[in-house]
Amino acid sequence: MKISVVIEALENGDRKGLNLIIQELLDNGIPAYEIVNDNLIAAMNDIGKRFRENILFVPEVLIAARAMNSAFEYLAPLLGNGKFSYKGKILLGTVKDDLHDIGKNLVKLMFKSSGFEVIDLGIDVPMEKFIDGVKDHSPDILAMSALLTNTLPQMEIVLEGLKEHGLRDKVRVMVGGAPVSQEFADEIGADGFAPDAASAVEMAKSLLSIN
Ligand code: B1M
Repeated sequence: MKISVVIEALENGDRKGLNLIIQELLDNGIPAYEIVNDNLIAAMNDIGKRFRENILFVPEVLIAARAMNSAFEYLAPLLGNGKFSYKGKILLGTVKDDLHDIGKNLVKLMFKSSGFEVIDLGIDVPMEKFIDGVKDHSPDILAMSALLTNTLPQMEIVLEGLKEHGLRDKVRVMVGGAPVSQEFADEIGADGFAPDAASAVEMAKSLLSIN
């Protein structure tokens, strides 16, 4: 399968076409997570490159983003092992001023299909909403996603907020998203960092000392 075919379907927001492509790859024995990484994310990276170069603009990227989320839904039953005895509860959201949710949604799918209960606060989540979420749901893990360099400081603001509300020792905090690094996670005092959705699951398990 040529990546250009996937890029074209994504760029045109052709959900049906994308599902057919995915089905063909599945029929050829390609595992779901490999389809996500080698086809969908690779295609989105190409779109991202042209977005950066001002060849594509926000409306076009939004069309692609919606098609990407729908492709994830199509693959959802096949990602992970689909166990339903909850391994732990995760409160998840994209930080304040940040509207990117494709990566967060993929991380959510992987968490869910690996047996975690996930409470998704959505995008543009301010510190107060994360704090209320921790109070209301008592999650084992608070997981934050950020895609913009200028929204990264929000993660530290949430960690400070947890301290101020006496909640820091009640919840493990993990962070991720393209501009986030292990170094940054250490710097702000997060408990864990994961570079992608599969390692996010491994990190969550390791934070809770489970298999
Ligand atoms: Co935006 N955008 N965007 N964008 N966008 C980026 C991020 C950018 C790198 C593009 C570029 O310039 N090359 C750039 C950020 C530069 C920077 O700050 N470093 C950028 C910009 C500048 C902007 C705007 C400011 C553009 C503008 O308006 N002028 C604007 C900001 C809006 C806002 O948030 N306030 C904007 C808007 C948008 C759209 C709305 C059009 C759309 C988002 C739609 C949506 O999400 N529903 C969009 C998109 C789609 C992108 C790109 C093209 C794709 C991002 C994506 O979804 N990747 C992106 C360029 C790129 O990355 N190539 C870009 C696929 C996704 C699966 O990967 O999100 O990295 P990712 O998630 C990965 C890992 O990061 C990790 O796992 C995921 C799966 O492996 N991960 C975690 C993510 N969260 C995690 C949490 C974890 C663990 C791992 O634990 C908790």
